[in-house]
Amino acid sequence: MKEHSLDRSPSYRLITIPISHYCEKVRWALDWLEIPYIEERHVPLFHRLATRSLGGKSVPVLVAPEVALVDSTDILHYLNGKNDGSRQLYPTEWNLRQEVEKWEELFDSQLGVSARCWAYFYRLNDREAMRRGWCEGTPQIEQMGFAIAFPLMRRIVQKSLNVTAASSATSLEKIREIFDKVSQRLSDGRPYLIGDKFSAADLTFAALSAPTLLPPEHPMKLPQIDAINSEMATTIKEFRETPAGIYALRLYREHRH
Ligand SMILES: N[C@@H](CCC(=O)N[C@@H](CS)C(=O)NCC(=O)O)C(=O)O
Repeated sequence: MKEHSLDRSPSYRLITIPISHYCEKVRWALDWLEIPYIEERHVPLFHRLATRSLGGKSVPVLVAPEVALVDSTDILHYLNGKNDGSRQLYPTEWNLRQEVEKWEELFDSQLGVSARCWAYFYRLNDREAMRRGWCEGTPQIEQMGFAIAFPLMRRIVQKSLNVTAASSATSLEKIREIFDKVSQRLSDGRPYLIGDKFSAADLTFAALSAPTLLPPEHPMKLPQIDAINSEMATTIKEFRETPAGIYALRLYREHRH
Protein backbone atom coordinates (compact mmCIF):
# COMPACT_ATOMS: atom_id res chain seq x y z
CA MET A 1 0.00 0.00 0.00
CA LYS A 2 1.44 3.35 -1.00
CA GLU A 3 0.63 6.54 0.85
CA HIS A 4 0.65 9.67 -1.26
CA SER A 5 0.16 12.18 1.52
CA LEU A 6 1.60 13.19 4.82
CA ASP A 7 -1.97 13.33 6.07
CA ARG A 8 -2.41 10.28 8.33
CA SER A 9 -5.96 9.61 7.24
CA PRO A 10 -6.73 10.45 3.61
CA SER A 11 -10.41 10.15 2.76
CA TYR A 12 -9.78 8.39 -0.56
CA ARG A 13 -8.61 4.89 -1.36
CA LEU A 14 -7.57 4.11 -4.94
CA ILE A 15 -7.62 0.45 -5.94
CA THR A 16 -5.24 -0.27 -8.80
CA ILE A 17 -3.19 -2.71 -10.83
CA PRO A 18 0.24 -1.01 -10.73
CA ILE A 19 0.95 -0.83 -14.47
CA SER A 20 -2.62 -0.11 -15.61
CA HIS A 21 -2.72 3.10 -17.64
CA TYR A 22 -6.38 3.72 -16.69
CA CYS A 23 -5.18 3.65 -13.07
CA GLU A 24 -2.37 6.04 -13.95
CA LYS A 25 -5.01 8.39 -15.36
CA VAL A 26 -6.75 8.58 -11.96
CA ARG A 27 -3.50 8.59 -9.95
CA TRP A 28 -2.34 11.57 -12.03
CA ALA A 29 -5.68 13.36 -11.52
CA LEU A 30 -5.46 12.90 -7.75
CA ASP A 31 -1.85 14.09 -7.68
CA TRP A 32 -2.54 17.07 -9.93
CA LEU A 33 -5.59 18.12 -7.92
CA GLU A 34 -3.47 17.64 -4.77
CA ILE A 35 -6.05 15.39 -3.16
CA PRO A 36 -4.53 13.06 -0.54
CA TYR A 37 -5.19 9.34 -1.09
CA ILE A 38 -3.95 5.87 -0.35
CA GLU A 39 -3.22 3.58 -3.28
CA GLU A 40 -4.04 -0.09 -2.78
CA ARG A 41 -2.31 -2.12 -5.47
CA HIS A 42 -3.26 -5.59 -6.64
CA VAL A 43 -1.88 -8.20 -8.98
CA PRO A 44 -4.31 -8.80 -11.90
CA LEU A 45 -7.05 -11.35 -11.13
CA PHE A 46 -6.51 -10.80 -7.39
CA HIS A 47 -7.86 -7.28 -7.98
CA ARG A 48 -11.31 -8.80 -8.42
CA LEU A 49 -11.39 -9.70 -4.73
CA ALA A 50 -11.13 -5.99 -3.97
CA THR A 51 -13.37 -4.62 -6.73
CA ARG A 52 -16.24 -7.12 -6.57
CA SER A 53 -17.51 -6.06 -3.17
CA LEU A 54 -17.50 -2.44 -4.38
CA GLY A 55 -19.73 -3.09 -7.37
CA GLY A 56 -17.00 -3.19 -10.03
CA LYS A 57 -14.80 -5.56 -11.98
CA SER A 58 -12.02 -3.50 -13.47
CA VAL A 59 -9.63 -1.04 -11.86
CA PRO A 60 -9.33 1.81 -11.08
CA VAL A 61 -11.89 1.96 -8.28
CA LEU A 62 -12.02 5.02 -6.07
CA VAL A 63 -13.43 4.50 -2.62
CA ALA A 64 -14.65 7.83 -1.28
CA PRO A 65 -16.42 8.44 2.04
CA GLU A 66 -19.89 8.41 0.50
CA VAL A 67 -19.47 6.35 -2.68
CA ALA A 68 -17.32 3.87 -4.64
CA LEU A 69 -16.71 4.76 -8.28
CA VAL A 70 -15.70 2.11 -10.78
CA ASP A 71 -14.82 4.00 -13.96
CA SER A 72 -11.90 6.37 -14.54
CA THR A 73 -14.00 9.09 -16.21
CA ASP A 74 -16.67 8.99 -13.49
CA ILE A 75 -13.84 9.29 -10.98
CA LEU A 76 -12.35 12.36 -12.70
CA HIS A 77 -15.77 14.04 -12.83
CA TYR A 78 -16.28 13.33 -9.16
CA LEU A 79 -12.82 14.52 -8.11
CA ASN A 80 -13.06 17.74 -10.07
CA GLY A 81 -15.10 19.41 -7.35
CA LYS A 82 -13.22 17.89 -4.45
CA ASN A 83 -10.12 20.05 -4.18
CA ASP A 84 -9.90 23.67 -3.11
CA GLY A 85 -11.02 24.80 -6.58
CA SER A 86 -7.68 26.29 -7.62
CA ARG A 87 -7.25 23.57 -10.26
CA GLN A 88 -9.99 22.17 -12.50
CA LEU A 89 -9.86 19.23 -14.90
CA TYR A 90 -13.01 20.34 -16.73
CA PRO A 91 -13.69 23.89 -17.94
CA THR A 92 -16.70 25.63 -16.43
CA GLU A 93 -17.80 26.91 -19.85
CA TRP A 94 -20.34 24.41 -21.20
CA ASN A 95 -19.10 24.19 -24.83
CA LEU A 96 -15.50 23.71 -23.81
CA ARG A 97 -16.48 21.09 -21.28
CA GLN A 98 -18.39 19.18 -23.96
CA GLU A 99 -15.26 19.18 -26.10
CA VAL A 100 -13.06 17.94 -23.27
CA GLU A 101 -15.50 15.10 -22.63
CA LYS A 102 -15.62 14.17 -26.32
CA TRP A 103 -11.82 13.83 -26.57
CA GLU A 104 -11.64 12.00 -23.26
CA GLU A 105 -14.22 9.49 -24.47
CA LEU A 106 -12.27 8.90 -27.69
CA PHE A 107 -9.09 8.19 -25.73
CA ASP A 108 -10.87 5.99 -23.18
CA SER A 109 -12.75 3.88 -25.66
CA GLN A 110 -10.10 3.55 -28.40
CA LEU A 111 -6.60 4.68 -27.46
CA GLY A 112 -6.50 2.97 -24.05
CA VAL A 113 -7.74 -0.36 -25.38
CA SER A 114 -5.46 -0.32 -28.44
CA ALA A 115 -2.33 0.80 -26.58
CA ARG A 116 -2.82 -1.98 -24.04
CA CYS A 117 -3.29 -4.69 -26.66
CA TRP A 118 -0.29 -3.49 -28.69
CA ALA A 119 2.03 -3.28 -25.65
CA TYR A 120 0.96 -6.63 -24.18
CA PHE A 121 1.69 -8.31 -27.49
CA TYR A 122 5.38 -7.50 -26.96
CA ARG A 123 5.57 -7.65 -23.16
CA LEU A 124 3.32 -10.47 -22.01
CA ASN A 125 5.86 -13.21 -22.66
CA ASP A 126 8.54 -11.42 -20.65
CA ARG A 127 7.99 -12.80 -17.16
CA GLU A 128 10.33 -10.33 -15.41
CA ALA A 129 8.76 -7.33 -17.14
CA MET A 130 5.31 -8.53 -16.14
CA ARG A 131 6.43 -9.15 -12.56
CA ARG A 132 7.56 -5.52 -12.33
CA GLY A 133 4.42 -4.16 -13.99
CA TRP A 134 1.93 -6.29 -12.12
CA CYS A 135 3.51 -6.83 -8.70
CA GLU A 136 5.25 -3.64 -7.55
CA GLY A 137 3.78 -2.56 -4.23
CA THR A 138 1.20 -5.38 -4.08
CA PRO A 139 0.59 -7.72 -1.10
CA GLN A 140 3.19 -10.49 -0.61
CA ILE A 141 0.56 -13.19 -0.89
CA GLU A 142 -0.49 -11.95 -4.32
CA GLN A 143 3.15 -11.84 -5.41
CA MET A 144 3.43 -15.47 -4.38
CA GLY A 145 0.34 -16.14 -6.46
CA PHE A 146 2.07 -14.51 -9.42
CA ALA A 147 5.21 -16.62 -8.91
CA ILE A 148 3.16 -19.81 -9.02
CA ALA A 149 0.46 -18.98 -11.53
CA PHE A 150 2.05 -16.56 -14.01
CA PRO A 151 1.72 -18.87 -17.05
CA LEU A 152 -1.99 -19.32 -16.35
CA MET A 153 -2.49 -15.61 -15.64
CA ARG A 154 -0.76 -14.74 -18.89
CA ARG A 155 -3.06 -17.08 -20.84
CA ILE A 156 -6.16 -15.60 -19.21
CA VAL A 157 -5.08 -12.03 -20.01
CA GLN A 158 -4.05 -12.99 -23.54
CA LYS A 159 -7.41 -14.57 -24.16
CA SER A 160 -9.62 -12.03 -22.45
CA LEU A 161 -7.94 -9.09 -24.21
CA ASN A 162 -7.51 -11.03 -27.47
CA VAL A 163 -3.79 -10.31 -27.70
CA THR A 164 -2.58 -11.74 -31.03
CA ALA A 165 -0.28 -10.61 -33.84
CA ALA A 166 -3.35 -9.62 -35.86
CA SER A 167 -5.06 -7.66 -33.06
CA SER A 168 -1.77 -5.96 -32.21
CA ALA A 169 -1.40 -4.82 -35.85
CA THR A 170 -4.98 -3.50 -35.90
CA SER A 171 -4.37 -1.75 -32.57
CA LEU A 172 -1.24 -0.10 -33.94
CA GLU A 173 -3.27 1.29 -36.85
CA LYS A 174 -5.82 2.69 -34.40
CA ILE A 175 -3.12 4.28 -32.22
CA ARG A 176 -1.58 5.90 -35.30
CA GLU A 177 -5.00 7.21 -36.34
CA ILE A 178 -5.54 8.83 -32.94
CA PHE A 179 -2.01 10.24 -32.82
CA ASP A 180 -2.64 11.78 -36.27
CA LYS A 181 -5.87 13.30 -35.02
CA VAL A 182 -4.14 14.82 -32.00
CA SER A 183 -1.18 16.04 -34.09
CA GLN A 184 -3.63 17.65 -36.49
CA ARG A 185 -5.44 19.36 -33.62
CA LEU A 186 -2.16 20.77 -32.30
CA SER A 187 -0.96 21.94 -35.71
CA ASP A 188 -2.15 25.54 -35.13
CA GLY A 189 0.33 25.82 -32.25
CA ARG A 190 -2.16 25.48 -29.38
CA PRO A 191 -0.53 24.25 -26.14
CA TYR A 192 -3.48 22.07 -25.06
CA LEU A 193 -6.26 20.20 -26.83
CA ILE A 194 -9.04 22.49 -25.61
CA GLY A 195 -8.74 26.13 -24.61
CA ASP A 196 -5.55 27.41 -23.02
CA LYS A 197 -5.48 25.18 -19.94
CA PHE A 198 -4.45 21.63 -19.10
CA SER A 199 -7.64 19.53 -18.85
CA ALA A 200 -8.92 15.97 -18.44
CA ALA A 201 -8.53 15.53 -22.21
CA ASP A 202 -4.79 16.26 -22.11
CA LEU A 203 -4.25 14.15 -19.01
CA THR A 204 -6.16 11.22 -20.50
CA PHE A 205 -4.25 11.34 -23.76
CA ALA A 206 -0.88 11.36 -21.99
CA ALA A 207 -1.76 8.66 -19.44
CA LEU A 208 -3.33 6.29 -21.96
CA SER A 209 -0.58 6.74 -24.52
CA ALA A 210 2.14 5.99 -21.93
CA PRO A 211 2.60 2.36 -23.12
CA THR A 212 3.46 3.73 -26.58
CA LEU A 213 5.85 6.46 -25.36
CA LEU A 214 7.37 5.24 -22.06
CA PRO A 215 7.58 8.75 -20.54
CA PRO A 216 10.58 9.06 -18.18
CA GLU A 217 8.44 10.87 -15.56
CA HIS A 218 5.92 8.00 -15.30
CA PRO A 219 5.63 6.98 -11.63
CA MET A 220 6.01 3.26 -12.43
CA LYS A 221 9.50 2.07 -13.32
CA LEU A 222 8.92 1.65 -17.04
CA PRO A 223 11.59 -0.16 -19.07
CA GLN A 224 14.38 1.71 -20.83
CA ILE A 225 13.87 1.80 -24.55
CA ASP A 226 17.14 -0.10 -25.18
CA ALA A 227 15.92 -2.97 -23.00
CA ILE A 228 12.82 -3.85 -25.03
CA ASN A 229 12.02 -5.72 -28.21
CA SER A 230 13.61 -3.81 -31.11
CA GLU A 231 10.45 -3.68 -33.22
CA MET A 232 8.55 -2.21 -30.26
CA ALA A 233 11.40 0.24 -29.58
CA THR A 234 11.42 1.45 -33.19
CA THR A 235 7.68 2.14 -33.06
CA ILE A 236 8.00 3.98 -29.74
CA LYS A 237 10.78 6.16 -31.17
CA GLU A 238 8.51 6.92 -34.12
CA PHE A 239 5.62 7.89 -31.81
CA ARG A 240 7.91 10.04 -29.67
CA GLU A 241 8.78 12.14 -32.70
CA THR A 242 5.21 12.92 -33.75
CA PRO A 243 3.66 16.23 -32.60
CA ALA A 244 1.21 14.21 -30.47
CA GLY A 245 4.07 12.25 -28.89
CA ILE A 246 6.13 15.39 -28.22
CA TYR A 247 3.06 16.96 -26.60
CA ALA A 248 2.29 13.95 -24.37
CA LEU A 249 5.92 13.77 -23.21
CA ARG A 250 5.78 17.51 -22.45
CA LEU A 251 2.60 16.99 -20.38
CA TYR A 252 4.44 14.37 -18.33
CA ARG A 253 7.36 16.74 -17.83
CA GLU A 254 5.30 19.79 -16.97
CA HIS A 255 2.22 18.44 -15.19
CA ARG A 256 3.18 15.12 -13.62
CA HIS A 257 5.02 15.73 -10.40
N1 LIG B 1 -13.51 2.03 -18.73
C1 LIG B 1 -12.68 1.61 -17.62
C2 LIG B 1 -11.58 0.69 -18.14
C3 LIG B 1 -10.65 0.23 -17.08
C4 LIG B 1 -9.85 -1.00 -17.52
O1 LIG B 1 -9.93 -1.46 -18.65
N2 LIG B 1 -9.08 -1.55 -16.54
C5 LIG B 1 -8.29 -2.74 -16.77
C6 LIG B 1 -6.84 -2.50 -16.41
S1 LIG B 1 -6.03 -1.49 -17.62
C7 LIG B 1 -8.78 -3.86 -15.86
O2 LIG B 1 -9.11 -3.62 -14.72
N3 LIG B 1 -8.81 -5.09 -16.36
C8 LIG B 1 -9.12 -6.24 -15.56
C9 LIG B 1 -10.60 -6.52 -15.43
O3 LIG B 1 -11.41 -5.96 -16.21
O4 LIG B 1 -10.95 -7.33 -14.56
C10 LIG B 1 -12.13 2.85 -16.94
O5 LIG B 1 -11.92 3.85 -17.64
O6 LIG B 1 -11.97 2.82 -15.73
